[in-house]
Amino acid sequence: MAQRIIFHLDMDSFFSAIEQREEPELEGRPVVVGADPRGGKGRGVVSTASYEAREYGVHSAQPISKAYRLCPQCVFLPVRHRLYTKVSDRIMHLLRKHAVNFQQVSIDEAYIEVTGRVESYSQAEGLARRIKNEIHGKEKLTCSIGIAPNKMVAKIASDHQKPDGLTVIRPGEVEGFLAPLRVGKIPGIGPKSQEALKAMGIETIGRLAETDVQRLMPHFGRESHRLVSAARGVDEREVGEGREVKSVGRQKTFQEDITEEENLQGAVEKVAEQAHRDLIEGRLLFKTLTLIIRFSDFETLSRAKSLKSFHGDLRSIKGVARELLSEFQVHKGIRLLGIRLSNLKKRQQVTLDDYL
Ligand code: TTP
Ligand code: MG
Repeated sequence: MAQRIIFHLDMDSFFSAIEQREEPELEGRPVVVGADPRGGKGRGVVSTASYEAREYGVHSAQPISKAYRLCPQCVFLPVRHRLYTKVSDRIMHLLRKHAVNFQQVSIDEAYIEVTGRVESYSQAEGLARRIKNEIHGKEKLTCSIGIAPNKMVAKIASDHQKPDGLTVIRPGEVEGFLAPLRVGKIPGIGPKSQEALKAMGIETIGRLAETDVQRLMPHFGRESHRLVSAARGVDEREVGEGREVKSVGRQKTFQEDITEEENLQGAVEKVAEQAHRDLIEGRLLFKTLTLIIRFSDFETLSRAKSLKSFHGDLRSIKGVARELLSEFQVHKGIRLLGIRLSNLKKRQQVTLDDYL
């Protein structure tokens, strides 16, 4: 079989880069997009930080109060989801034109397969440069692209020289590229798996590649085969839109813990409305709803329910969320409430009904 040529493209500090572009005064300054820091008392999290802000140790998912402590002189901005979705839609539209197969993975990330469209990795590199220029010309934003014979290596490569990177890994270079990298670079190997592998003396992908699958079995079970073949640079997954659109949804950290039942109901309604907006903007339908609750002592619980068919209307989201909420024993203050919609499917058309 002919070698595939796959791009993974990921926009650089996407939300904050858009904010910097919209307000040229912010260019070159440390920008944090996320919850209101409230002079260090804010309780939400950082969505993303510009590379200038990252120098201070600020990063995605960090408590906004910590970000404020690390960098009080940063410019803190609220999340403007609608704006970012519009920009994302335009970029995805532009990428699609170059693809034989295309797969959007998140708001700022996509796989573009160009096998057959270009004849060599050198030509692919030229195409990637043109795509970068086109995005920069039209949107004044930079991205990083990885080119490789499969999705996993392309994704690791796009992250390799961020921001504004272009990393080309030809078929013969895959194992050499991966070998010195930490095992955590393989998607799916999180902190716990890294610890377990470290205990076996395996810290690099190269070591994992030469490990006997049987040695991993006691800890990783059937996953062991996938781990070793991933480390050897094997990934047969196709590029295509299908089940990989993961989930949408929102969570809200409250300024003060919620203790009253009435306020809790109100909060569920609000978060449901935001999650619904994400669904509409992504032109999606959902089957599974997960309700997440974090108590004042950070104990976090979640409950999920799957519907028999796909839904896209606000009424269903609110109904399922209320039903799941009633299953929780609420005996202490609530700090955070989240709704995730998963098991998604693209919808053909948004009807008036969906807005209700
Ligand atoms: P990422 O691509 O993970 O991050 P990024 O584009 O900000 O930075 P990088 O240059 O490292 O790619 O995520 C894309 C956007 O998704 C990001 O701009 C904001 C949003 N996001 C969150 O809201 N919360 C999160 O925890 C993460 C990781 C991302
Ligand atoms: Mg990104």
